[in-house]
Amino acid sequence: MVPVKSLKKLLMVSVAAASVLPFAGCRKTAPAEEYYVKTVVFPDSATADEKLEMASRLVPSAKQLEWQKLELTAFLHFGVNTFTDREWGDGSESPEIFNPVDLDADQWVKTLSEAGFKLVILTAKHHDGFCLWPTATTEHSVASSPWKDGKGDVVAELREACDKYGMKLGVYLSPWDRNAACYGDSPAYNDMFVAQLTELLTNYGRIDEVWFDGACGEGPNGKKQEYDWTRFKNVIQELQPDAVVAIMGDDVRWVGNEKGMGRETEWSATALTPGIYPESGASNRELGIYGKAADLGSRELVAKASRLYWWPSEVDVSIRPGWFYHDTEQPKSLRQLAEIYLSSVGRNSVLLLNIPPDRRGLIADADVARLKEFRQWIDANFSNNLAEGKIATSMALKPSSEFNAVVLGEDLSKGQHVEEFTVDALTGNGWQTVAEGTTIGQKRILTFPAVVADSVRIDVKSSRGVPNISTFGAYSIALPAEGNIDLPGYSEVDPAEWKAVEATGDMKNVAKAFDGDDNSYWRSASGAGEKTVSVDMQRTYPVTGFVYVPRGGDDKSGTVFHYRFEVSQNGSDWTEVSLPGEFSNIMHNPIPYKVYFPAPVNARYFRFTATDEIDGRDYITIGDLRIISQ
Ligand code: FUL
Repeated sequence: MVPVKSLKKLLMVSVAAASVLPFAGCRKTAPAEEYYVKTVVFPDSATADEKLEMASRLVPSAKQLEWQKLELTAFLHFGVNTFTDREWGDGSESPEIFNPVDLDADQWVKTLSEAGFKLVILTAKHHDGFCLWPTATTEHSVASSPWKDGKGDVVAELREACDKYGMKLGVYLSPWDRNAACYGDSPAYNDMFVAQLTELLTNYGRIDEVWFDGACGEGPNGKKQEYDWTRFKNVIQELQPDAVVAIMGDDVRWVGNEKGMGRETEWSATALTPGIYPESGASNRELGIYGKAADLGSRELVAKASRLYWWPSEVDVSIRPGWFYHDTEQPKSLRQLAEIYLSSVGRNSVLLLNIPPDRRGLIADADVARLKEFRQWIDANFSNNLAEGKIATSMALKPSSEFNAVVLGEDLSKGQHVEEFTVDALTGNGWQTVAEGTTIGQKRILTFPAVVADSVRIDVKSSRGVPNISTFGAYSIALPAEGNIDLPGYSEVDPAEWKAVEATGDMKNVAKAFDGDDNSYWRSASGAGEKTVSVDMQRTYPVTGFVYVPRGGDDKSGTVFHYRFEVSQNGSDWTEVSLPGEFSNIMHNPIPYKVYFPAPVNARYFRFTATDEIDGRDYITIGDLRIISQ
């Protein structure tokens, strides 16, 4: 790492060098310096130092900068899945099932606004293809539903509520469409998709974020649709030039998980090429990076890269285990939300928290209450800044302040610079380092054991340009107590007595598939065909569901995608339980997947059969299988 002092020298040298370099990226000229807006392309001849210096002058576009300051944004997953209790619909759902009789968009936006959210994104169309507005492109929409006799328009109602509360509006329009007959016929479907996009971006006023996700679970034998991302991008540019485009776009980047966790080192300036660019595959492969990679912007990576993008991170996570509302699930505890806040907003990311309306068309009481608590927690912990005076690298504190957190921020209009720093407190024993960090970005929150001090300072150890610290506060914060979030009455059968009856491969270790321990896992034999585990629970239970826990850790290989579940009283006559048979979205959100039965069944034996793996591998892994009983 080049320390700050020598970097200042380097800066002067390389600014001069850069002025003779050929044109690279889109430049905007500022009085004293020259910036690269959104992209910087390095000349072939650039040295590592020159690249780093150019990287320090990469800045966000105006709309990206505005978006990065939002901090709290909300998702509303709502649609036919709300009524079928699924996470991914398959497109065969009848519009007849959509009837949210008490739908009240005012309640949604009021709740979100009071909780401090600044933008709300609605799933105008999820993977099932059902449109929440009366589109001219398909009959598979609210217009064919009983809701308001087919005269309703969820997007319009949300627009009105957003206007009332001064909330920004965004739309999620799923490219993957399991209902459209033309899906897979690439030009025809692209036309339909553009028509849908055009309706949404023309008829509902200002749209601030367009969210395209990359999910497509059609699998190896499914329909192959080639999306025309360039065309989609141009349509948005023309109709809503101020909207940022997220995920399959080049304004907002998916953080890489759905757990609410930003990286400790989170660069807005990244070497990762957005997936909508045709060259993304080759360029990311060459650098050995992908959306979930830990390092997307270090010096070492910048030195290897040929261009950088300003592509800041968005942390999307649901307040409930699933993205859609399910009666059987509960909102996360306040403790979990507080931790998510610290590891998203507090790690240079915008939080996109999903709060799914229920079948009535309302945000559930438990979620309203939780959001209220969340707001109160943020206010109670972050409104009393103990640091006083003008922002500087060293701040005086109110006399003998006790604090355990600092909030830092860089002025990103000048780029993201800080690479490594310590936070020091002036205590009775002189300056003491209380915390260390790497990147800062829009906002960085660091917590540490409480210390009593009169001053606090940030010591930047390494930076790719002059640090422009624009936020520096000291706080005394407390995390809420852990809460119990399981439903009352939910109970899992103790697996202590269970015995495996058969399994595909490795019988010796098969007990790891049902030992109640998420950290141990079982791996089946490799080979073509289905993989099975059947278990004798030794006695009969009134079974109401089961849980599949994917193997723990970062390696998700072997995670099951489609399955069958059978039960038996005697171990020879089996009955298949009628279930969706798909752990929808498990590849992005590999949490324990609870599946509830339509009605309780008495069973002593169960047989779990995996029909495929998330990436088509020829083996499966099971972190744990659990049985839910009354
Ligand atoms: C994913 C989708 O498959 C999920 O259902 C959800 O919408 C999430 C936000 O994006 O890719």
